[in-house]
Amino acid sequence: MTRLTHKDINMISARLTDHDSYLRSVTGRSLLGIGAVATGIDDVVFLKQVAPAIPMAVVPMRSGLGIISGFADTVTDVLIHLGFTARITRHSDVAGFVEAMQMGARVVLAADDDCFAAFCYRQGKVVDNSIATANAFAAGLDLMAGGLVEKRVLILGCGPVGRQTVKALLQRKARITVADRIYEKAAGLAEWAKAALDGTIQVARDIEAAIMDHDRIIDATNAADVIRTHHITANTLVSAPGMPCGISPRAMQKLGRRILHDPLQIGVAAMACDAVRIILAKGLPGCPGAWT
Ligand code: PYL
Repeated sequence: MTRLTHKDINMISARLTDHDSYLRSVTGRSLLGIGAVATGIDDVVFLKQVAPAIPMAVVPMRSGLGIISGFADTVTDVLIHLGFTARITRHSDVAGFVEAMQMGARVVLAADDDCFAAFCYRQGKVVDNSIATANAFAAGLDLMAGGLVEKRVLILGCGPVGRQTVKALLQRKARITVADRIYEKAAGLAEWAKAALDGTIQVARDIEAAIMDHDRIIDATNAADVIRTHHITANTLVSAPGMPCGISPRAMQKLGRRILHDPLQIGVAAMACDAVRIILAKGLPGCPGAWT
């Protein structure tokens, strides 16, 4: 997991409305809409109605490399933008968790250098940012492509996000090829997909040839300039959860509205929607338990 910097996130809060317009132009959905699709919630109107009744708290964490200036505030702003009642705790760390529970938060979000999680503690469930992010960017590519059934998709990067992307794309019945700078990681992922998911996926040895050969790409690497202008045709669609973004600035320009990327917002939206799914599976007072 790449550690974000203040520079990566400092404009996010001020640009959430613009970001919604960008996401709509790329996928046809807002930030909340992408989170909903990623989680399998199809009733966004209902989601908007219940969101204010699900209080969330964000706890700053000082462990490891410490607080990223603006991180917890930005996550809180994204949640509020989505329609949740959200607050950042005054205290950090364990005291912050105590404060969150005392204030009646149903979901508590916190990140250290290795893990960003949303705790639905009453349900005993945790939503992991890497998993939610992978699901959301797979859902995003699905929306961009108008469906992925039987379509060929290349996944670049075989870390935790790449692995979950394989799972999400197998559920969408896509034909998957995986590639990684370390070939053994890609081969290991294919073996895991066979053993754990009964899914058959291809492994590319030549990454350059694989990129040239695919129109639909999920870039789950954490490396810059993996996809460059000569890789882009008029049909190329790219969904890019990785940070830093693996698309070169000129390739980004050439893709125009055919690139889905942001550093934090889509992952947070998918986490929040998944938390709603978990909470509503048990039923929220005053709301029907609509999803299981
Ligand atoms: C959660 C993000 C998604 C991408 N990279 C991940 C990252 O930056 N992780 C580190 C987060 C540390 C937050 C810090 C704070 O301010 O509470 N402990």
